[in-house]
Amino acid sequence: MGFFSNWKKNRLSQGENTKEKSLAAEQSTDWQNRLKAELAKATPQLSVWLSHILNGIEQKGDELWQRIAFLLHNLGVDENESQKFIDTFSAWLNEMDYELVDEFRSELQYHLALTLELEDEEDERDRLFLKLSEGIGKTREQLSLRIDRLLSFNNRFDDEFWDEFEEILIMADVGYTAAQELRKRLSEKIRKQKLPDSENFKELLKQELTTIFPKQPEASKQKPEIVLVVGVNGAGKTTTIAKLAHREVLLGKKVLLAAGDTFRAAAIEQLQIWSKRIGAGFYAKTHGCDPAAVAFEAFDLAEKDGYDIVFIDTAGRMQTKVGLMEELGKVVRVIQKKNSQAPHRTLLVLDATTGQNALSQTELFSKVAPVSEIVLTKLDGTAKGGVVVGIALQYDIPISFIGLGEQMDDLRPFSGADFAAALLD
Ligand SMILES: Nc1nc2c(ncn2[C@@H]2O[C@H](COP(=O)(O)OP(=O)(O)OP(=O)(O)O)[C@@H](O)[C@H]2O)c(=O)[nH]1
Ligand SMILES: [Mg+2]
Repeated sequence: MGFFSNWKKNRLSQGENTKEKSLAAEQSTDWQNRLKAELAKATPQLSVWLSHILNGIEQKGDELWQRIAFLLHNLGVDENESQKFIDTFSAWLNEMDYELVDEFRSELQYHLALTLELEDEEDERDRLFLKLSEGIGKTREQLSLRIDRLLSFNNRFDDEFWDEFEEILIMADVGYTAAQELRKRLSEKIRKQKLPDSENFKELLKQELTTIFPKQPEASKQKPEIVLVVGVNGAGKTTTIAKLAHREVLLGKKVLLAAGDTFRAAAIEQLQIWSKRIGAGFYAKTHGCDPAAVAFEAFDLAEKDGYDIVFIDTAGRMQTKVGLMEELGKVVRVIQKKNSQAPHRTLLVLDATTGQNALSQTELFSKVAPVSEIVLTKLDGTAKGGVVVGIALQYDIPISFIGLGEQMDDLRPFSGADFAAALLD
């Protein structure tokens, strides 16, 4: 349990004094005294405390580092750990070319939440939900507002209603098969109600959506854990690797990135730049070499050097190009030669803006690689986010992460219940 949860629990059980006590009582300068008083009064939440800490600071520099050191101190972090956090974060800001607090405020909170294990805090979950809700705004418009409109002029739940409902789902890219399935499930539920209530209809749909998402995979205990990342051109594979690897680094893992996209010369360099930015190891061979060899050798290196997790990038390929799909099949077989359980995870990265094509990608990639998870990128700003539902209903593959933008903290763990709520509330 994180600091803030403990804080709240203690305060509830021991009364208000605890909060004053938890703040270090020692000699302080004026700004420290002022901040200390502010924090003691503020709601104990990372976002709230951070807003006090960052108040009046516009860019990175000594003043910012002093403030962060002060925050960490008051969160009970010891001095070495605190310095380590600041050094790592400051190096990262340099790598990313961030100067202004406004550019990296959200990323700072993300780094703090992961490093201090505050990710499960209510506050962090609220922030996540807000991001999700903003990200899928267009899909919500496509789906939720149209359902409202439908209910306002037809609440008879007759065939006409269900036809219209199905069409709304299809327009939001839920897909024909999934739309029919949802129609069937919901109309059965409504039929069982004595007095069908249009007020409750969206709640019923929300409940139904919540149940259709396959369970998240359990965290792997393999070391090294081999994660193969596949998908069509431009889906977001390399950026997803960078974001996931960044998460793992912040969680304290030793991470290796393997440049299995040997097709484009620039792809190797792109991954190398990311590895440097996030502080991960990097393995590559030459442009044009066999990607299966890169995967095999990176696996070797990871065993030898004690890496916890290896992300293998691959070249983008259209699911319909047979030769390229066979090449991917070979990568999988070669990895399996080293260890029959590997790859321990195979992530299929799908671009949400491609809508229904994502279904065909899922179908065909699953034939050559043991796809165990789906990462759905670019859900921000698309009206086609309903494809999440189609994938869940047609394939029994969990969606583990969704991409809501280009920043590192824009890749979020997926929760079906949150998704349904953000879509319909
Ligand atoms: N808006 C938005 N953009 C994203 C997201 N994920 C990735 N991108 C952008 O999509 C573009 C392509 O991303 P890459 O990671 O290079 O895609 P790739 O699948 O590795 O592409 P290839 O290697 O060419 O097959 C980049 O400009 C990313 O910044 C997301 O969740 N939202
Ligand atoms: Mg790439």
